[in-house]
Amino acid sequence: MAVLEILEFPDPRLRTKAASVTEVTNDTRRLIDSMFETMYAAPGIGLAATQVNVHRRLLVMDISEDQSEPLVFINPKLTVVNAELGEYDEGCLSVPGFYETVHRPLCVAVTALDREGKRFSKELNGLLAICLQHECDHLDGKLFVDYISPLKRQRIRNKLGKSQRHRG
Ligand code: QAP
Ligand code: CO
Repeated sequence: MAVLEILEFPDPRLRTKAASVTEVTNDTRRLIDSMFETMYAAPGIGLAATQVNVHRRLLVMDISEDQSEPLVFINPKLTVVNAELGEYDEGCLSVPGFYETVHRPLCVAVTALDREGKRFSKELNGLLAICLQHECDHLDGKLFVDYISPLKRQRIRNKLGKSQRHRG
């Protein structure tokens, strides 16, 4: 396992649309383990493969306090169960230090493959539903800052660009 480098906004590679995972192999599972290690080290509650520069449709999440509820979604397909929107101050490991309010449906259903390549379906509510939508957006090259005002987005781009130049 390894802690992987996380791409940061406005890196254009974050805009890549990920391709489906065709087969769940030991390599896929090694990537998943490294993604958990990377997410837990941050720490974060969700990480999509796009963020570690792997353009395949898989993501990991864990919203528990003690890293006890790891969730893996490979080739996730989302449907909105209830269109009622909730708001949440979202952050992102690829947009470090910035949080903005985003509105999303609070109840979604997902069908995906697990780490053994077995299909499963579940309904998610609240923060889990919000986080899954945020991570699925990454797989389509979309970021939470796309939902905020262009002015706010530009400010974040300027500030992050500056700190990226300082770090080299
Ligand atoms: C996505 O985000 C998410 O700015 C996961 O300095 C977040 O794990 C979905 C993080 C909120 C729904 C609601 C962010 C860590 C972690 C930062 C994360 C930071 C350090 C973000
Ligand atoms: Co994110």
